[in-house]
Amino acid sequence: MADVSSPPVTFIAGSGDIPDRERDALVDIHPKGFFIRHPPAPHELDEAVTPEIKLFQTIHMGAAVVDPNRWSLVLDGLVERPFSINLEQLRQMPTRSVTSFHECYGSPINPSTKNVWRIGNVRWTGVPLQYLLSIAWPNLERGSFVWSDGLDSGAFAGISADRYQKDLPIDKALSPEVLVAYEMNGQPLTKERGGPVRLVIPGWFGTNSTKWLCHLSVQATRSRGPFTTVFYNEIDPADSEGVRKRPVWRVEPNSMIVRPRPEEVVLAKYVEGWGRAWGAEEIVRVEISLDHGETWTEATVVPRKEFEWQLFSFEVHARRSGKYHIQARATDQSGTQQPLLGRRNHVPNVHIWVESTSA
Ligand SMILES: Nc1nc2c(c(=O)[nH]1)N[C@H]1C(S)=C(S)[C@@H](COP(=O)(O)O)O[C@H]1N2
Ligand SMILES: [Mo]
Repeated sequence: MADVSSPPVTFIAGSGDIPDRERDALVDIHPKGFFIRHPPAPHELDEAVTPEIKLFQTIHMGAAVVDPNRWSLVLDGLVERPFSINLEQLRQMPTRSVTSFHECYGSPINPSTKNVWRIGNVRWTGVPLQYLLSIAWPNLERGSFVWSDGLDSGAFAGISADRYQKDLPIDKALSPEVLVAYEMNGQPLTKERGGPVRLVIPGWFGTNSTKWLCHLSVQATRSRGPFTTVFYNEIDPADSEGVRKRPVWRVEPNSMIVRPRPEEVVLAKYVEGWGRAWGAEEIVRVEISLDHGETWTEATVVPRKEFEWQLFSFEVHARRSGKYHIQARATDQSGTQQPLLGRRNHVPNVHIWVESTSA
């Protein structure tokens, strides 16, 4: 009987009684090793919702092959009622769908000052993490983070790990958009997407959305695994000395120009185009420049729904015929602006040719 007092879960007598049994659902790691599927160029990413085939993939150590019949998720740590659930129990729980941009930070080994364009926008469906936490009764005084484990193991950049483990602060974990997801764009998650179940953290970099999820744990400190210590910490741009580091969590404002296409020949005095902008916060302004940032013209930006990327459209005046660099610069609700150069989210630019008929 599924009522409020008896949620569809199996309570565990004491945390750590059956160490790591959830890991038995792992059948194999195949293929092994690092894998990236690049998305197409921005001008080809022209659907509002990115189809599976055009969505990038990032896998560090190899893809976990998971037996859905043996799959279970354990929630333990600083909680009063640790529990485990199987797939059937998860599917009985209240679901929610969230459309969100999905962006990879890029290689954590190289300084990522170039735009990598590992970006898309998809609809995820699953059970809010908030709901699962509410069943477990977390200790909110001591429990400051939620750690998440994937079933994959192996090595990345010469460092071996017995699991992919990430962490997120409890505030974000309790935000209603964070999902323990089993569908993307209305279809069950494929193996490479992290199926049968993965974490999805809208507004945050993809690295935090643990695939092949098997374990969540409320903890007092940050995770000590390589994916939260060695990898995925970056220099905080707010530190004037350029030394303080911060975790790769929130996505900074970013944008891409979809039209005109690179090297397109535009036969008009007014260059029309459109693109997408996104970030952890809603984008409230996008500006366009044709003169290397000397002057900016406001684009029209569609307000954000959920965590989706936002459409912007523009019309800018080209005073002469010739080659132009179109630049787009997004600003979010707190006033954070895309930098012109030197950061992973610096403004994109597209070269075009204007042949102005009436100039
Ligand atoms: N278990 C596990 N989860 C993972 C990864 C991984 O290698 N293993 N890669 C992360 C990174 S860096 C990104 S960008 C996203 C990519 O998700 P996608 O491949 O579905 O696009 O998954 C994240 N979750
Ligand atoms: Mo990533």
